[in-house]
Amino acid sequence: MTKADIVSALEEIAVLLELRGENPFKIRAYQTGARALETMEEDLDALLEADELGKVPGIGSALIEKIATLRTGGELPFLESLRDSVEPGLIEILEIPGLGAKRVRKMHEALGVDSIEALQAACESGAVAGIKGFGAKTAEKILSGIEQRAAYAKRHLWWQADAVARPILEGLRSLPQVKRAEIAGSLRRLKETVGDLDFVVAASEVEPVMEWFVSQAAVESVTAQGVTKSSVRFAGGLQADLRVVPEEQFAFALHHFTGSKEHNVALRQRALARGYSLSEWGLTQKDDAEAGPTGHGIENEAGLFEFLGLAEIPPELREGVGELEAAEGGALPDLLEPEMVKGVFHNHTDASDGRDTLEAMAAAAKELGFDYLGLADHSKASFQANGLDDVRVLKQLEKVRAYNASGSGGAHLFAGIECDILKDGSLDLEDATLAALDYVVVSVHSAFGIGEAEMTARVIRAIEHPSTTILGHPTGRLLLRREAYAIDLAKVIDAAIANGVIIEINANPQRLDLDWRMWRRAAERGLHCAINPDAHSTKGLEYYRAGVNIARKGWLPAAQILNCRDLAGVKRWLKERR
Ligand code: DGT
Ligand code: CA
Ligand code: CA
Ligand code: ZN
Repeated sequence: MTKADIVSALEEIAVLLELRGENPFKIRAYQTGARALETMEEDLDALLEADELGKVPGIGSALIEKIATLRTGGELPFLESLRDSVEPGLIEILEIPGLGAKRVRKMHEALGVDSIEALQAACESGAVAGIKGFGAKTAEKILSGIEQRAAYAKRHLWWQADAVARPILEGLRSLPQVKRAEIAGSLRRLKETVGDLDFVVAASEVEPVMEWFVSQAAVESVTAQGVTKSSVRFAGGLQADLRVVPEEQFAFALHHFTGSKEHNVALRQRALARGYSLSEWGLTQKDDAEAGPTGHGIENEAGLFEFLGLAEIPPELREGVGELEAAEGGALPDLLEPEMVKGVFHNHTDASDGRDTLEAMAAAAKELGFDYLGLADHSKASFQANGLDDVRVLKQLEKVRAYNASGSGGAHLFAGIECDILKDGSLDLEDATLAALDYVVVSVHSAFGIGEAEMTARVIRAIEHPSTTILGHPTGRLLLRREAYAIDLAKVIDAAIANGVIIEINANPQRLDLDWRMWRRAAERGLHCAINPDAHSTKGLEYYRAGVNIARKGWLPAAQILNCRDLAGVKRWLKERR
């Protein structure tokens, strides 16, 4: 087992113990142990070998033997019997957003609730509201959580889906029968979430390709296996479609299955107006329907667009939002490339809730090819994230200055803060502290439910603070988990433009906020953007690529993206803002 697997096993034990209502100290021991193991820097095997794992703070004596057993791949009878002792329905109930093990157990004890269906019925009948300490509001919250889960269960984060899809694409391309293979569908269009994976392949022989696809190790079940299409489901619920076509149809099939439907409809209309019907198989001349669809010598998508009098439209712009008009008029945007990103902002260190040190983050940024890195740890109101008070902020500022002067070889650091926007729109730190920093990200982390008018006024007040540089994750949404809070984004964007404040694309794959749908118009109106990975570890810096995706999908011109400026350019921009 890897360290991450062991961490999951310990977490699972804690959850199971909690569902059984066992001793809180025992539960805490596993939770603490999981965290300690996760964040420990020493080599696990070395510590086990030297019998020194117990010296790591947080790892109690009861855990050492279990960790050792799991590490060597052994079975843990303790965990097995725990699993057997808890109804599987309870674990499923735990997947409902906002429900913890304690409440799940209480409802099980009081009402015998052991499935999501039973829970829904118990909420609707008022039985849940009747449990001591629950009430009508809690029951309502649970019901909306159940709804959310049903709506979200079918989709997956782009980042995770892409990680599954890449090796499959490589595998397909390495088959001798495969001539061309591409990812299609929403994954290719860089949508923030995807329903399923779509692959399009041109091959000399269909059967061996289908056979390879359905017998991949990760496949849990085969939902279809045919001569043109196969579908499979992986563990975790992600599904994938594979279409195999003759080579002369490849460009048409790839375009068709890339979508979106809206884009396809618009392109088909354009073809019709020019005397052709366009399909996944090719182009059919209208007055010669008997001839059937042919490829007209078109080998790739660029050829198809050209045939229809258009510049090639990149997949991520194919959402039926006027991309054909732009492609006809030479008005498609020059899209951001990952190499154009010279650095990123809004990242956390171990001073607040990040995992890695300032030095490690700077070195990792350099490693990724960045010239600079903006640090923005949490402020004190985010106490659960160990947010910094004024004294600690100023200490970190000194540390940043010293680091930049030390010639250590890492990326240049900008000293920032992710300052909480308090409920009334004031900021969480002293004005003098904020003014001393290179830049200030302001974000909402609390009181999400105050209503649209109040939230809008609150955020605008923060935008109007003279030290504010960037508005962080402006809607607070967590994809597939938590809806955006109510806020009037049009007004917020107006205020940001009027005050010269940047809005971020939070590049955490779970946020991708401000949404790509908002950017094209906002950028036309003058809004500037910063791509912010919101990294909580060196690894998290890599999320900037998800932000690049969203910038592309939002038609954002490089001139309005802070990260495209070189070090001197960013320094100048920030200085002008001060
Ligand atoms: P997803 O999977 O929900 O994230 O979104 P897509 O866009 O990947 O949709 P999917 O997988 O159902 O189909 C892939 C593409 O096939 C879609 O973008 C457009 C194309 N397509 C064209 N006509 C149809 C149709 O009648 N039904 C479906 N499902 N897809 C169609
Ligand atoms: Ca799809
Ligand atoms: Ca599909
Ligand atoms: Zn934040």
